[in-house]
Amino acid sequence: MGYRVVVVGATGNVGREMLNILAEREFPIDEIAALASSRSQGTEIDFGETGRKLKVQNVEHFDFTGWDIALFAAGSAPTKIYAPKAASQGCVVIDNSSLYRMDPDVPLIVPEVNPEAIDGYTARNIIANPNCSTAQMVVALKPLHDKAKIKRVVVATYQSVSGAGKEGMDELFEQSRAIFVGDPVEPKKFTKQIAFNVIPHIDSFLDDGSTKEEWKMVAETKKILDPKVKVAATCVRVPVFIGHSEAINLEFEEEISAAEAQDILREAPGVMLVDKRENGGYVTPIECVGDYATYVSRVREDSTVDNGLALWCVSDNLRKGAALNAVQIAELLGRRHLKKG
Ligand code: 11C
Repeated sequence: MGYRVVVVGATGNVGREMLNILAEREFPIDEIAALASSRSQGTEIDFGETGRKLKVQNVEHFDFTGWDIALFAAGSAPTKIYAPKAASQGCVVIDNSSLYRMDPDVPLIVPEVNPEAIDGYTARNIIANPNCSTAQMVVALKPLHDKAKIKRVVVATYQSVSGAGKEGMDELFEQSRAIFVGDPVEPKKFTKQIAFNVIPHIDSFLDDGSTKEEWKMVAETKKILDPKVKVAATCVRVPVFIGHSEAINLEFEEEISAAEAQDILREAPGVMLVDKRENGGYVTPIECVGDYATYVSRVREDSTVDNGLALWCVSDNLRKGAALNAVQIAELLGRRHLKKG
């Protein structure tokens, strides 16, 4: 016996990956519904590799009663309307938007890091999925934090355009094509040219000069990993289609060598250490596309602080950063709470 599962926002980058990952991981499903806005109603989308198609239904008219789990990848405005509706109709919501992440009654979960926090989901029947840059970072930090207690994190991100949705990917493609054929380049979704450039700005600006993406990395890391950890983030958009990268400097309370950190990371859940200290002995974003792992490379000591380490971390932002983490939450929910069969 399996679950009745809904994917809301099924036609977007993350929604499609949710369907792929549910199928790949053979999530026990009795019935599945793909929902989106009225614009996509009737569209057919793939589910799994058997050629099975799902007809997209209009979320506006959907009754969530009797459905077990709804994976939301719909953006904040529709989520604000339909997530509480689904939750009140008895369907547990796993939401990829930023809407509920900091709600004290909503667990914010990365299964490798804080699985036990999921038990609080009954307060609202909603579980939040973190921002993609946070998810991969905390997977890499958790085993090191357990060993030597992280005091401070300084991170610079190199975030792919798929984090900005299909429009972001189309813009990188269009601008690259325009540059090659000599057409004018017009920024639309991004504030400046993204092709052959980098932009130190993701999401809106806050009063202190930081951006909301940077704030999310700080606030979400504290909620998931440890409220005592200090985080300074600079988030940058780069001309990569899929895969977020992060250069991370860590300051620990206790001593930890690079060799010890490598040994710990080699065994850590969700982490794949690729750290050969030779040409090409590290992972780059194009190599992580379609994978589940958070790759860690370039682990070394940072002698500018006491007990310092530096490392490089790369992951598929649509997978561990979004869809995979959401499906892992659904699996965890099934194991701990919604047992079937
Ligand atoms: C980006 N990290 O790369 C963002 C996308 O809060 O879930 C995800 C935004 C979020 O643009």
